Amino acid sequence: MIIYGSLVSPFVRKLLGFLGEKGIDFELKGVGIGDPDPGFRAASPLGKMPAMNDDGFLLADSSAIIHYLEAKYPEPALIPADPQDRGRVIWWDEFGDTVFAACSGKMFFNRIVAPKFLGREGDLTAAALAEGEELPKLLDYLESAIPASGFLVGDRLTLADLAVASPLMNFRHCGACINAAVHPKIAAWSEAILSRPSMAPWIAKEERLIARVLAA
Ligand SMILES: N[C@@H](CCC(=O)N[C@@H](CS)C(=O)NCC(=O)O)C(=O)O
Repeated sequence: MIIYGSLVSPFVRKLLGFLGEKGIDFELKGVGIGDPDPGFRAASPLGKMPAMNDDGFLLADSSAIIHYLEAKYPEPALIPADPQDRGRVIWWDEFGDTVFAACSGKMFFNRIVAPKFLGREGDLTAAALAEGEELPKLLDYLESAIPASGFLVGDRLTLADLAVASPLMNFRHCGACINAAVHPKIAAWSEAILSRPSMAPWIAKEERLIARVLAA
């Protein structure tokens, strides 16, 4: 199986964690924004990452790929069968992929991707507004919703944890780290999720990449 994507994408990071938790073998083919790689373009009609080629079966979108893989490799279940738990996992996946990733994207794209990867100025006003106005409300909501179990849904890891923890790395790259004095539950939960063996090696690689890019 080939996965196309970049380590710094929240959607790719979520998928890499999912693949690791499932124990599925794959090859990561690095692509950037607007990448002309023909295999990537064939798998991703909109040119967005991640995309997948599973023995000729082409699919784009992190959630579409994850639902395909959950059906193909049911164990360990990362999308619960219980109706309420399943509904809540899909809610968190949506939260992670939409408002949370969009907020992280406004900061990460404008402060790092545009100037350092694409060689053009980012919209620093949009980044500051996202950090100052959007992010605090999203973090306050998340803080209020993390259960005592230490997982977003039920008492074990699900797609929900991977989807919501992933964009936190993009905030972190922009210097917006979780303040444990203000959001203690997010600090403890995200540390536990991002340091899992399915995530930690990719994150270490990504941090080295970002450090090189910022130093250049
Ligand atoms: N809903 C999609 C979002 C994918 C997405 O927007 N990826 C970004 C990178 S973080 C991308 O490829 N952007 C390139 C573009 O919009 O041209 C998913 O979950 O995979």
